[in-house]
Amino acid sequence: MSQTLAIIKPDAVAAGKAGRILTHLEAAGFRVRSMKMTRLSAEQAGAFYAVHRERPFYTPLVTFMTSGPCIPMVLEADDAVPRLRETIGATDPAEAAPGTVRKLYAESKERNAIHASDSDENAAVEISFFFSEQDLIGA
Ligand code: FUP
Repeated sequence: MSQTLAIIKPDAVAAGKAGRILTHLEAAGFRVRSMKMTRLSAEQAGAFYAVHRERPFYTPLVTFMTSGPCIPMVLEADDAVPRLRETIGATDPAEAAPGTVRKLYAESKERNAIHASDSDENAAVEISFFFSEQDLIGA
């Protein structure tokens, strides 16, 4: 078993889609090992997406990610990272495969409902960004 980080983003939370997305993830075989609702500060969102700092979409991305509450969670499954990437679909919902979370629930490439870690290394960094050792005890 391995772990990855997902975030149900502010667009999906505001639109009342969080429950359906969680159900989708559980039905896809992921176990929720820790979860919280939080509203990111600009500093937190900027740090989380620091890899995109030079990209034109960085400032709007930070504004969007701080626009309302989001729901970070630790998900566990066999091959959790690639499996979750497949479950959520392409960044742009217009390009996402049928039945993926982004195809079903995302508004646009910018407001795309869910984040998922893209490597085991980043998953470990991103899990510790939101969750302490104690949050994961018993997980
Ligand atoms: P993903 O790993 O699918 O979340 O995609 P990226 O890491 O490439 O991008 C991170 C986030 O930046 C996306 F979820 C949405 C935002 N983004 C844009 O707003 N415009 C773009 O052209 C690309 C990404």
